Amino acid sequence: MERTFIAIKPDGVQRGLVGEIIGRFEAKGFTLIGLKLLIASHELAEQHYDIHKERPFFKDLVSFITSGPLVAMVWEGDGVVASARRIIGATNPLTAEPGTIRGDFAVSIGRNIIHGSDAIETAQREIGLWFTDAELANWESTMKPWLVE
Ligand code: D4T
Repeated sequence: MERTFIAIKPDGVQRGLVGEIIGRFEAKGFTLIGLKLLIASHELAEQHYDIHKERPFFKDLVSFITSGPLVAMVWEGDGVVASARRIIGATNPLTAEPGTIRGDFAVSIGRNIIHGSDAIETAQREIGLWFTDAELANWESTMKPWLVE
């Protein structure tokens, strides 16, 4: 079953949006497999954003992402990687559609509240980076027959 890595960034936690954001993924019908609140180390943040290490915003991005607690999550469901990206909205919140998380709650690319893996392979890498196997719960929701034909 497909899984994705989602992180509510320190701005989302500070702004009290954790419940709202988790609620959107729950209400959609995806299954929560892993969840923890932590302050990421510089090393973990640099590994997570390794692809951006040559970009001018990399230093600020790493210091922002390590500046306070974030909520790391793994969500499961058919097509969850691409669907979660649509629920999250465009990277720049000013162009993110209303109804998306960034479209509804953010105004700045450097404070865009939430991260979601951009591809299935990226999700596998990121889940391995943020979670151990023991931290992931393999379970099936009793609602499944009401969600999936
Ligand atoms: P993340 O990875 O946080 O889900 O964001 P996206 O997948 O939507 O966008 P991204 O990888 O291109 O950017 C990663 C992260 O860097 C911040 N950022 C990005 C920034 O501060 N300035 C910039 O110019 C860009 C392009 C926002 C998200």
